[in-house]
Amino acid sequence: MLDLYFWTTNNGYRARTMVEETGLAYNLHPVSLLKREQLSDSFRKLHVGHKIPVLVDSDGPGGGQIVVPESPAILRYLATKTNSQLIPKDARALAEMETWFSYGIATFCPILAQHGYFNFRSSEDVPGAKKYYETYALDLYGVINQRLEGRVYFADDYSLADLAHYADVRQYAGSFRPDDYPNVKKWYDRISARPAVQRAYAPLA
Ligand SMILES: N[C@@H](CCC(=O)N[C@@H](CS)C(=O)NCC(=O)O)C(=O)O
Repeated sequence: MLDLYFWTTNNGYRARTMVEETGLAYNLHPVSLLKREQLSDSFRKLHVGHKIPVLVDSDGPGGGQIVVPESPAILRYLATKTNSQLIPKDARALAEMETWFSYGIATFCPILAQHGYFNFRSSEDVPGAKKYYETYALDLYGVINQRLEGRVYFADDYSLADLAHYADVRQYAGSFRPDDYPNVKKWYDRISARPAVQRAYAPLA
């Protein structure tokens, strides 16, 4: 059985979408960041880094329990566990997937997070940082719009590279409207229509 420790943020949804894509049964455990539950002793035992998401698989490699924090690790763990096509087998397709998976996780997501912090969460108004991260994020949107020109997905088929970007595009759809980027918009609508994605974004009970 899988247990996903989750909150309603980009990284939380990225992991939940992957769990839904596998079709495996799982228990969802909300960890309220509003109530600072990620700092509790019980949660820190799962992840010393006190960040959601965390996946616990009671049927890990070799049959024992495994604890997997960090959304990219969760995506890869589950894709490997289920021999998923979300990681292409062909070496060329794999390299393309890895390129855009990295771009999503290591470039797109952190810059949007900073944009979000300085524009929506910081108690201090820092105009220079707001401007810097907005300009940076706009450039990244231009890049992904270009990548998606004439393409259905970031790599040859639907893959971890799409999951790497989708949760952030969705989270910041209020600031950087997918409608302003025609290729992103078509891709966004396509991913949003997937049943697994719709299940992943179902409100918490
Ligand atoms: N690299 C991590 C980032 C996880 C992350 O930043 N989680 C945030 C919510 S989106 C969190 O739990 N923050 C609480 C804290 O740092 O105490 C991932 O991709 O899972």
